[in-house]
Amino acid sequence: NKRAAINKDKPSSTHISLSPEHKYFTEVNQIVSHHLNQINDNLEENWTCIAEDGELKVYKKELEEDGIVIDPLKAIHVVKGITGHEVCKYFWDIEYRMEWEATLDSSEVIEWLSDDTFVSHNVIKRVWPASQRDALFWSHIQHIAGDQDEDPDRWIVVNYSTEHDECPSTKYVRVFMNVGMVCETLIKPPADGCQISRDDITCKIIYTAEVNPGGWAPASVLRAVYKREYPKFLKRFTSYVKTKTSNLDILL
Ligand code: 6CM
Repeated sequence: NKRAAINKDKPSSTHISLSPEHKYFTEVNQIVSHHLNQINDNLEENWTCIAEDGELKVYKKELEEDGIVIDPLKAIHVVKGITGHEVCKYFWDIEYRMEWEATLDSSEVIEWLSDDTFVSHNVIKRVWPASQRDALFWSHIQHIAGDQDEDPDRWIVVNYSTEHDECPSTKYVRVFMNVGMVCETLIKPPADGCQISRDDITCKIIYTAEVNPGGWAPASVLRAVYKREYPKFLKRFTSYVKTKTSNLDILL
């Protein structure tokens, strides 16, 4: 049963988050910092734009390791009517993952580490002629409150490859990935006495993916898949969030 698998040992409290004693605490914080430090990268300098559609821009850097393509990918998108909290909620919460994911055959929780972090196993759709891949990663969601004069308020989700005794790599080629979704919400101050509406909010999304396909895959096919699939994912996922939230109260 899908729901039972999703809620497997899910912590009942909604307040506890990963404690400093937890074995993943240092790693999670390091990887979150890694993504936050990249926010202001100069994309004009070292990156090549591979797709542009309205406010969406997708960039890559060509990189190979032992003949395997590991091109880092970065996308910037600006979407009206949704908040960073909402974008991150739907990206992180595995309950919704298969509603918007077009690249996965399945996704299931392996372990809840705290109420903001869990490990999941994901089977990626097979791309001919390569072998089928899977990915095992922890997903962490965090709110980073802005300070008045410098950083804006941010929400972040990180999906980072890990290992787990209950899920050894046997059946598929395992992909290694470090994916970050950082969001900032811009609010246009409403007229005096008026409530904020969805017309007043805009979300800036900075998405980065460092993926190692974990074994040989034809470079030209992989690059063609990335060029097609990442823009498709960003458009499909953000319109999913818009549809899901259009009749709901704004989640700031
Ligand atoms: O970030 C995305 N989805 C997340 C939630 O599911 C998660 C991603 C997991 C899977 C990422 C797979 C990347 C592609 C792997 C390539 C496989 C190689 C096949 C060989 C081809 C010749 O972080 C959205 C991911 C959108 C991917 C386009």
